[in-house]
Amino acid sequence: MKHLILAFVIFGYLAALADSQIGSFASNSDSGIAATSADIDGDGDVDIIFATTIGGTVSLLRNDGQGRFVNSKIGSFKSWSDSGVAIISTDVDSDGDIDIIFATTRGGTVNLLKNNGKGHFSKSLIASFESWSNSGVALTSTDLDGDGDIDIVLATTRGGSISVLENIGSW
Ligand SMILES: [Ca+2]
Ligand SMILES: [Ca+2]
Ligand SMILES: [Ca+2]
Repeated sequence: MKHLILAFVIFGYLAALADSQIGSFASNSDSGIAATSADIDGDGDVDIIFATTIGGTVSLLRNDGQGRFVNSKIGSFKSWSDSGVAIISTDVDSDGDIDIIFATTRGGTVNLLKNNGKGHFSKSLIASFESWSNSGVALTSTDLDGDGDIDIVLATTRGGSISVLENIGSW
């Protein structure tokens, strides 16, 4: 009986979690999506950032501190179906706030959304690669060369390449 009660409690908890929708976007097949989380506006709570290739938007779900989220568009790129997208959040310019980097396979670009410290962003192109549709892309970041700044690693499925974008302080 105890196990049955425990099973009901866990099921109820999971059902409550499943009901906690915090954002929405246009539903599309053949579209890429990526998400990351970080304290984008520096107010001590964790916000969520996501990108979708159909519509070509980067959106911020800003946490109000109570677990409620306000959706705002913070970046855009050419809208593509059949394209991969990747997104990461890291302090790429070492100024103490979290910036956003995203890449799309069609168009073949890696872009920086630089944070002004208050959750407002300016966009710049930081690298380009061979443009692929129907391909996956992944990003990660770490200080690969040990010089104190964050470097970026880019991988794409078509072409099968992994590239390092070394931070030379120009981002
Ligand atoms: Ca926050
Ligand atoms: Ca920064
Ligand atoms: Ca480095």
